[in-house]
Amino acid sequence: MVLTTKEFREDFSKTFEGLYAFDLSEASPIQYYTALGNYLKVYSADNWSHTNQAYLEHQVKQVYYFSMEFLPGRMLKSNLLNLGILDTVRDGLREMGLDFEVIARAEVDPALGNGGLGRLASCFMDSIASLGIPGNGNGIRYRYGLFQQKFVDGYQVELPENWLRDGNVWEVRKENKAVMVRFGGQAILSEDPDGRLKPIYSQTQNILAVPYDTGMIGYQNEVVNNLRLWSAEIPPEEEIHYHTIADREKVNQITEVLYPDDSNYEGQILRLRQEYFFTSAGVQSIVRYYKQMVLTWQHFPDKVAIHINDTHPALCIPELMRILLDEEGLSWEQAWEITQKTMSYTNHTILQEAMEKWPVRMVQELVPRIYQIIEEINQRHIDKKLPLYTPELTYRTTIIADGNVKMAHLAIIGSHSVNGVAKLHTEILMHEVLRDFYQMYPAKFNNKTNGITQRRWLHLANEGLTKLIDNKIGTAWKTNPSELKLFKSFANNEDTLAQLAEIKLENKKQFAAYAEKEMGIELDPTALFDVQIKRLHAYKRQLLNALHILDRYLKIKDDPDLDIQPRVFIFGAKAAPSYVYAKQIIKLINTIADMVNNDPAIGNKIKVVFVENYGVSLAELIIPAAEVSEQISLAGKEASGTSNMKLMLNGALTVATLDGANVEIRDFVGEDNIFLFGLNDQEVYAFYENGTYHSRDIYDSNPRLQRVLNTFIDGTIPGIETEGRVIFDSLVQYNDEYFVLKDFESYVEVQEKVDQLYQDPMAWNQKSLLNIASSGPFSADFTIKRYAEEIWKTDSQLPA
Ligand code: 26V
Repeated sequence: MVLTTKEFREDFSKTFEGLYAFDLSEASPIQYYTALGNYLKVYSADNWSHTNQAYLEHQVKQVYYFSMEFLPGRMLKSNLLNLGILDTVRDGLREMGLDFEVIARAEVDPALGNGGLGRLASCFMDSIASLGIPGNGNGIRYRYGLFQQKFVDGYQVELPENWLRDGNVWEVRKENKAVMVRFGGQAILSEDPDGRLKPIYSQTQNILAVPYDTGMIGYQNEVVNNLRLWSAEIPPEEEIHYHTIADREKVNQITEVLYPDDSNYEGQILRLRQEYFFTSAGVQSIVRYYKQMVLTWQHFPDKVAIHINDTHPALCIPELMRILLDEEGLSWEQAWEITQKTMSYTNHTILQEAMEKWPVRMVQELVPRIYQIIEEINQRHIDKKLPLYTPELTYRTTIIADGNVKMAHLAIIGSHSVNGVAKLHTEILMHEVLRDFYQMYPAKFNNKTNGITQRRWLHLANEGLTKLIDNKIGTAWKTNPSELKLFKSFANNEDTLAQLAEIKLENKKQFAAYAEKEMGIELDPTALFDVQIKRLHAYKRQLLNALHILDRYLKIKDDPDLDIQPRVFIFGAKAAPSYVYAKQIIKLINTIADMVNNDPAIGNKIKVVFVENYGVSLAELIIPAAEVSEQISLAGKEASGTSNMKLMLNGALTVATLDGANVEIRDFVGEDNIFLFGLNDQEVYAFYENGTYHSRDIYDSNPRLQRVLNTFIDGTIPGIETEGRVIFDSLVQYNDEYFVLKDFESYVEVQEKVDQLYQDPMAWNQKSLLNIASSGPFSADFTIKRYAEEIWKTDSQLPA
């Protein structure tokens, strides 16, 4: 069925009139967008229901990806692309005198996640659907997304993100699929007539979980999977018990806001409520669905795989146990075998401060029955392992310790698979962070290096480059990304390299136009564009980048005639509102930007652009314009990184430490096509073990670095007395936790090599091309194939 522009125009006009009952020519972009979204929902409805029917009819195994966060980005374009009608619709709108780009920008970008973990979940949704794998997302429909970031006098200010203000065309509320989630009260175990122990509940608070479903449209394969986000409501029959507004608010609160912290664990009861709320609702709805199939419980793991994205949904494990034990009457042994076979878990961080643990008292009070089950899992674990391992080792692996429930331990013990997100990260898990568990369960551990969807991050974000690649190697890379390597054969083709440069320049102009319009900063599009976009965190070392900028600044101030490659330093980053140090770094970089950008002696030699409110949509603008990709975390700290992959795919050259997936980027692109610097993870660990790192010695012995650091406290950078002092002290006085000073020298050295290479455009463009052509292995399609084959055991259901 091919859609013509004429048919589109007719159907779209009808949809529009049906919605608004007025003439299409007078509408606003948001109204056009809403009408288009509604049109598409109808257009894809058959595929959605057919996919559902097919899964049920053939009783295929389905995976449920449980994630506290999803960052889908705007969906209009990607839905059009995946439905195969992007060009038709664009042309049709043009014929109607409408500007597609303006309409597309009217969509809000749902920020239902913090960063890498949430965006990964959304890349996975795209790949799961595009590979025809029966899969579902399960998460929370936050009423407010991640805060909107504004800068006021260089400081980050957080505003609420009311993403639902204009409604959400893509979601479907399914009241008929609501389930009840029970909190609090008491669960007293008593014997039922069959002699089984069952809980009798009293004084519980029952909350209604209402699902909102969004179709996850596969790439031109007629598959539409489901993303189910849960919202908390007062059950209508219990309205009568809610006497005050405050009472009602407490219920709504559960799904009101996304926690804006991705690095620091805080034991807040509301967060635990959120975690139990969406895991319980999700698991209940899976069990209800399973029961339609009339199979014995033993077959549950043959039909259902539940994936736990970080520890946040780990309560899936005791929740499934609860249902199987209390509601379905299975024995502990049967229920446990089913649960373990069903569950798998991904770890996304080795930062100790981000490891979730909940006070026992809190878990007991909030979900008493779940706590009983966790206790039993824990006791049985100890009983089983004590005869096999030393008591020390066994007790290091308990779920409950020091008055806390350790969520990672629960996730590992309750799952059949535990994976890291890059080779190095998995190695560190096995041999350092989780080595006790690796000793107990070596077969559970495996690596699944992260990936990204080339459809959003190349095809949609960079249409110029897409055209060039299509021209040279055909279009098969969109479904088989390993084909990108065919592009390598153009590495010596001057014509292709020149076109590549032209496309990059065009993308840089686009970003420059944004910087000019939104921030009033004028950029020279021929300068080198250097990009660091990721959450603001000390371990990611935006500070190292700042030190490099200041080093250049001082050099030019010393010699205003210095012949130096002009650079634009682009930052995008949000800091957790409670992370004071990270916010001080934002203030520092914004102040440096002001100082440098307005200094006539510097001119175009340095510009610093810190974009406000970085997110998926801004990433789509920045990444195609990037020439240098900053991946400069302290080795051993970044689990994987995924902006590194997106930037490489768009032809940026990577400046990197050997951390996370940078190691594999090096392996694929080759040592000659990446700029490596700094300590490796082994060297970092050696410093930790020997306690021989003394940042003050480096400060004392390196005059160049000393001069840079002194600008924080000697008034060179105006107006940062407080922040400058704190940051200076953290680096010099308090021994520089992330070895910024240690890596400074090799960092500025490698940046000089970057400048040198940039003087030879053809050599630069060649490396850029080789990066693009080597990025196929980082497609999420491959990552998902491996999850499906090795962990979930789900088949692709694509029509033959
Ligand atoms: C952690 C926490 C910790 C406690 C409470 C709140 C909260 C919320 C989110 C998170 C997630 C942090 C983990 C995370 O985002 N990790 C990132 O995952 C990416 C995808 O695997 C990976 O590329 C990044 O390297 C890793 O930092």
